[in-house]
Amino acid sequence: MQVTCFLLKHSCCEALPAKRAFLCPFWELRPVTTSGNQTKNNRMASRSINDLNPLLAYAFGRAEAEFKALYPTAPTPFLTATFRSNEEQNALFNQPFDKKDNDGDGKIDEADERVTNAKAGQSAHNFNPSFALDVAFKTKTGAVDYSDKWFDLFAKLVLKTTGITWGGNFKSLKDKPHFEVTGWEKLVKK
Ligand SMILES: [Ca+2]
Ligand SMILES: [Ca+2]
Ligand SMILES: [Zn+2]
Repeated sequence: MQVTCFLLKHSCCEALPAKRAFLCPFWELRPVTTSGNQTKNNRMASRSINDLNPLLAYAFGRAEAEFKALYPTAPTPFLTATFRSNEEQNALFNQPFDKKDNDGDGKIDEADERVTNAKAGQSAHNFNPSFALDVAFKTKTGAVDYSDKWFDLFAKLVLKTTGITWGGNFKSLKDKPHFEVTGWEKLVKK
């Protein structure tokens, strides 16, 4: 596969030394597909870093190490989603419209309970390797922590890697747990 790397603006992967390959989202020649390599239950989103675009995998690993070093008593970041199948994406899209109060604010305000604007095939998660990851934090006792402050601190570290966009900076429907490869839409255009 010969492609032009949108970060380094040259043909890859042959042009890249192996140790710098993580800078290029195309260094791995695995073709991008919309069907997953999940074997068990296709409705479950993958949490594996192996289903992640290499640039994102690098950015996450680097931020995770720095976060643990900087905030040793804080909850630790972990991946909650990488690749998500089309079935899972539609389930997530439709999730709020169940006549129940999903966000626990005491109201069945379903427009407000949306967690994604993307239907199947429209999310950066719907490709394998995935162009997006979702993160959350785990406390020492194993509880999951979604506090804004951890996302804000973690995002600063992830964004040290060039070429990543944070969902916390989205204009509509901010998504603090979400990070994606900037310009991924252009990479999957047929
Ligand atoms: Ca609902
Ligand atoms: Ca509600
Ligand atoms: Zn996401």
